[in-house]
Amino acid sequence: MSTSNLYVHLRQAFPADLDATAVEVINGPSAGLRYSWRDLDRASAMMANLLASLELPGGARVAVQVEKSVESLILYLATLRAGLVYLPLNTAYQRAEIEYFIRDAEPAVVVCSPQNHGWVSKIAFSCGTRYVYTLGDDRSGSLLDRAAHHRDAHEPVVRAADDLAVIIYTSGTTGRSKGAMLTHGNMLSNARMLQRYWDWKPHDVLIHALPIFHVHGLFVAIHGALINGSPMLWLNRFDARQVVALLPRATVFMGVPTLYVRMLAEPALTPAQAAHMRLFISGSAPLLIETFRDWQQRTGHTILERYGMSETIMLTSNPCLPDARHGDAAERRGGTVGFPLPGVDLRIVDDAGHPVPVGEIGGIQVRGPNVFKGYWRMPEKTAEEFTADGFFRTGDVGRLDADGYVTIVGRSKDLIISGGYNVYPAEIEGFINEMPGVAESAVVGVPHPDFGEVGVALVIAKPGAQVDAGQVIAALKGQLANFKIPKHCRIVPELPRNAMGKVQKNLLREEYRHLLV
Ligand code: MLC
Ligand code: AMP
Repeated sequence: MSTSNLYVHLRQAFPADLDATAVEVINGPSAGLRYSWRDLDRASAMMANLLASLELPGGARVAVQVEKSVESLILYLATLRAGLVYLPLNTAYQRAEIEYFIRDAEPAVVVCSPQNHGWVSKIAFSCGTRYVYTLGDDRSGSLLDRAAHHRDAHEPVVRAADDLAVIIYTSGTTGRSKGAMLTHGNMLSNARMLQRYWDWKPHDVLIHALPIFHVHGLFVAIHGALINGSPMLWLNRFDARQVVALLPRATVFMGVPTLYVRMLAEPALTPAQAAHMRLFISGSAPLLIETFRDWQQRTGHTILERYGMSETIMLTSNPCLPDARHGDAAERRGGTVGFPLPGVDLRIVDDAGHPVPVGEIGGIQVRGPNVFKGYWRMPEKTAEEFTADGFFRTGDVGRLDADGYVTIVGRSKDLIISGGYNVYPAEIEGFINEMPGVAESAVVGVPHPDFGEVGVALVIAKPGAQVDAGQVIAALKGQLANFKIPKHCRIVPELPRNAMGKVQKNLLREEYRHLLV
């Protein structure tokens, strides 16, 4: 029977020699281990059989907060095979954040790291989760123990293109985080299209150094390699020196701009070291033109920048090969995110929703087979974000030039992108405003040499109250994921406001733009 189960399509691309290496682990407790294609297939079959034995209803969620390891990749593949819905969670999330996601998503299965089992299982069971397993990055934990009792063959469950495969939570500009629901069809269409657009070759080897709980590391990188039958050099944790050392063994690298900035600081990065590489891809955050140029100078390679988001996977890309749709242009232009990808309709609109002339700035709207199904249990929010003719409002602001290149110039959503992670000021301000003695706060993004942009908190104390900036930061730690913690806090007498009384964050961003650079 025909199926859109993504695993089936990835599996079909595995090379004929199933004993060849699919993943070689570079760092972490399993450094030196090699996993063959057969290992991936068998181990994911065992885990899928374990999940099947739980007899969960269709659409049941499997929430996963574990350190990166090949076993966690196998768990993702197993969840696809079993036809269940994978819900990855950033390992930096703290208790309150995890509690929100579990309460909202009501997963049937939760997999956490062994050291978090105590508090995670308490939250999970109180939210109705039936099964909690553990998985360590050193191949420890109850998930593997249980899976070991199951058969290493498994027939993937038949899924339609429109069936849910993954929920990725994205923070909200106001209030609650939203779970973006992605289908097997969304992911398969995007993966196949990128395989062609980025001209994946039979002998490509990918350096995988990104976390695997977000779109970039999980979908763009892993799907990219697997759907091409390409092996991965696998780093549990990004290490600039190790990546530079691996370049002669690889052909493709994907990173957020911070990874490129850190690699540029490595003296070993030279044209000779990078000579074997075919493609360097950057995304998730704006790549500074200086980084783009420095990279060209240091390696002889032109970084290919692309743009996407959790709700849509990949949307635009600079060309890898000449692109016939744009007069065969093959130039990768720094400062732009390239052309709308084949199959993606992209338009730039004014506040009234009318397309703007070429070269003018407006909101970016998109439509295509890659665009998600909606926000989990938020039909009104979903309806708000789509236009009547089916375009999704990205919240990004940009322009399209006469040659067809898209440039992102800002965001209509109040969002900071720090080292490739999204930080929503409203969430941080909510925590700060609850602190004793605090009247009000504003968190804004300022340029940072390593993370590109980081949050700075401006806090007003209540009349007569003493608030200590260091204590504000200290109090946030432990409550929020570490990448969300502002890197600097200042107590200020007032905040600039417009006639409506709204804090003018643009003025604050201007005032503090040189604070950390
Ligand atoms: C870590 N810290 C960060 C941070 N990462 N602070 C701000 N922003 C970040 N991204 C904190 C640490 O907790 C620590 O705080 C201090 O900063 C220094 O940490 P570090 O050791 O230097 O960080 P490191 O562990 O090396 O992590 C940096 C990183 C990581 C760049 C490797 O952030 C990373 O992997 N980023 C990639 C994110 C990603 O994959 N995004 C894709 C989203 S998908 P303290 O207080 O403990 O000292 C998407 C769609 C698309 O956006 O288009 O792709
Ligand atoms: P996320 O919600 O984590 O998937 O983040 C998606 C957001 O990251 C987009 O809406 C953009 O604002 C931003 N983004 C992704 N790629 C780029 C890029 N190449 N340049 C600028 N911003 C980007």
